[in-house]
Amino acid sequence: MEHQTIVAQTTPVGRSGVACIRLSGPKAFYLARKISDLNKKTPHRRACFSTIYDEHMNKVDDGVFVFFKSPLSYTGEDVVEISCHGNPYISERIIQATTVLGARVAEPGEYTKRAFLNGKMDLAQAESVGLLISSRSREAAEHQTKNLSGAASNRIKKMQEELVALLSCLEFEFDISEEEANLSSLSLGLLKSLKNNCLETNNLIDTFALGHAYTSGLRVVIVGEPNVGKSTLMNSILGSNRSITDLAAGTTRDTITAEIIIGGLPTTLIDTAGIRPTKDRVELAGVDRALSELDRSDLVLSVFSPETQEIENIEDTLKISVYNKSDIKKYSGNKHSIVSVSALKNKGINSLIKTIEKTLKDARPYSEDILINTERQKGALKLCSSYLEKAIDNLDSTPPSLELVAADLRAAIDSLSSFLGKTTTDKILNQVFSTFCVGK
Ligand SMILES: Nc1nc2c(ncn2[C@@H]2O[C@H](COP(=O)(O)OP(=O)(O)OP(=O)(O)O)[C@@H](O)[C@H]2O)c(=O)[nH]1
Ligand SMILES: [Mg+2]
Repeated sequence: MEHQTIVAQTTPVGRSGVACIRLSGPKAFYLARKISDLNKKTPHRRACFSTIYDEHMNKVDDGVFVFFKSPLSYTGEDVVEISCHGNPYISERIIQATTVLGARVAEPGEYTKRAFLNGKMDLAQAESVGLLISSRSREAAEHQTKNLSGAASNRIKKMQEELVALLSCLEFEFDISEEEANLSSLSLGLLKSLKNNCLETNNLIDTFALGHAYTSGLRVVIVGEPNVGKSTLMNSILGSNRSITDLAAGTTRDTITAEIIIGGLPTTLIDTAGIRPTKDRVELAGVDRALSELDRSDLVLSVFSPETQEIENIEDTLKISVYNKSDIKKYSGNKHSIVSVSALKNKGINSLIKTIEKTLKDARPYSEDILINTERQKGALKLCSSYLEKAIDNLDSTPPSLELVAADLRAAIDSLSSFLGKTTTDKILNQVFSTFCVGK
């Protein structure tokens, strides 16, 4: 339990109708009373209007105070939330008054870290708080809300309960049963359950690819020879005039990026310089940038037009071949998987967007109703899966080494505990919460 009282603005810093400042810790009520007209009779969990003062009792603003008595608060500690007018000078004066009187400014993610340490949420839920706040699409936010309410954690807890039940059954049997018949029927049942749990763990690991795409976004890069209509295509997909287009080849030099949501996936669309051999230094730098974008992209739109070919050597990357300028001449080649568009006339663009969505999602298949979304969660599940595989091998050997199976099961259970943050080191905790911003 932390003994220091912390303070920070929980709403974005800037100008707004209302800003919220949160105090959390043993002195929260005392400090709130010191800078207001409120006294010990102030009811909890009710909005109370008061003048707000600085440390010298000069009026700063009028606002609303809500007192939350421990443990019924976000952090599990005594908390006061103060809503004032959304002006940085007002917030700063309130924060300063409380720090002069004994609070300290909260570190990034400290409220959520305290909520975790006080058992208000597990580590996977705490991670979802940060990811929910930074969600860049409705679907991404919905998915985090689901995990914040415990969807992923509950699945993990259920799996853990099953493994604990298997372990106790195993330990009970080899304590009391000497009969081989009993052990072999036990082994069969155990093997089936272990295989089911292993499959479920691997299915959950597979959901990481899509979960991670929702949280981190994807990069779709448009490449091709000069003048094939890459910038026109970029503008047409965005529905806005983001990139300069011109009939002269070599118009785009630098990479141009734009944010777009495709099928709920936050996507960065990147227009690049036309790729061709050139002696022009600036153009060459543009071509280099285009090539390095290719390397770090999740999907390439490889554009060509009636008078050009697709550029070669796009390997190891997901690719959609886009034939542009179909208004001038229909595609007459023999490749099947070509998407034909006219960027200038906005023809075929919706179907291209659908193909992009399908290609991105097909590359991230999953068969679960929840998605995991941090490397830490994936790592814990991978460890669990590897111990379950070891347990299956040890059970399958003749004669089965039941002591080893039990040890593997214990390790698998422990890795699920670390998913939930029950056995997590300070270093990992600090890593998780350092990605948050102050006030969360
Ligand atoms: N007819 C027709 N013209 C197009 C189409 N798309 C682009 N263009 C024209 O082709 C020319 C080149 O278009 P851009 O979008 O600048 O081509 P780019 O590939 O970005 O060219 P660079 O930046 O030089 O590599 C412009 O004159 C566009 O108007 C299309 O679908 N049909
Ligand atoms: Mg261009």
